[in-house]
Amino acid sequence: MFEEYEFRTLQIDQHGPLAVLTVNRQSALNALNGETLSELAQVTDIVAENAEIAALIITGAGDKAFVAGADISELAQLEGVFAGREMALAGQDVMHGIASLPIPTIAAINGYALGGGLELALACDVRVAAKTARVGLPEVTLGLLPGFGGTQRLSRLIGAGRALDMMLTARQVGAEEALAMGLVNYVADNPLQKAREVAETMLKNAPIALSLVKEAVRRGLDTTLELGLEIEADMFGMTVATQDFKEGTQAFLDKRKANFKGE
Ligand code: CO8
Repeated sequence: MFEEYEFRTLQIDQHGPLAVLTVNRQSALNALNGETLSELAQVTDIVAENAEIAALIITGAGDKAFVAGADISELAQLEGVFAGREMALAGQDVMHGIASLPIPTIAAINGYALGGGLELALACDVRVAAKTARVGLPEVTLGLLPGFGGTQRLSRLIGAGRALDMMLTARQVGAEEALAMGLVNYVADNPLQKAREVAETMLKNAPIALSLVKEAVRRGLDTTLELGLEIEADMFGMTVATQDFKEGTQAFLDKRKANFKGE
């Protein structure tokens, strides 16, 4: 289904229900320029509209970088508060599109994930890092701050104290430390292979339930505990109305594997 689209800086492959999106600008360590951001937005729309795709992995081409940030040669052209704000909003929109996908998303961090690259990984649900991966938000070394969601998503994920330490020192964090902080979920020799295994485990579960879990967590993080619990109850009600709930509970009682249809 992706054959009809032509992307210059991305590669997208579909393996049954699993799509793998590879950022491919190796000459700049896969840095996100305007073209890549716009292609990412297009792919996100295609994935969102395609019911055949049930999980998405995002990775970087080559063995050195996931994504080494926003493209600094483009950033260097920015002038003025308005242009900076517009660029941040545009990048945030792309990351929001990924974070809002109704299917599980996994970042396979195969090397450097810095600045906008870490922000891309933070927009995914789960992160798998190569043992050699290095992650960080070094924007302050350029006189900037993380503008593609990093100040917000990193703090929500690992707590403001750890996030501030990373952002204020601009230091690169290795895979094991990132794992200990909860910044990544898994460390593996082959992060893409591990990401596929994690995706396959997720895809054994009921698709509507997966999507509603994501929505409950995402919307709950934006609100109070009280409202978050209401959202949870609403979503729970929606799962109870699915055929998959009937199938899942019946399969348990019959001592057989459930055959979920996403209905
Ligand atoms: N942008 C553009 N080009 C890059 C980038 C980048 N982010 N990162 C690497 N490159 C290029 C290098 O310029 C180099 O190109 P060339 O071969 O033509 O000289 C090539 O990739 C290889 O890089 P290095 O030679 O530097 O490779 P090293 O192994 O020596 O170092 C590093 C690897 C440590 C990853 C190093 O390349 C580096 O520090 N890169 C920059 C990392 C960084 O600061 N990222 C954050 C960028 S800012 C950002 O992401 C802001 C996001 C929010 C923006 C909000 C909008 C307003």
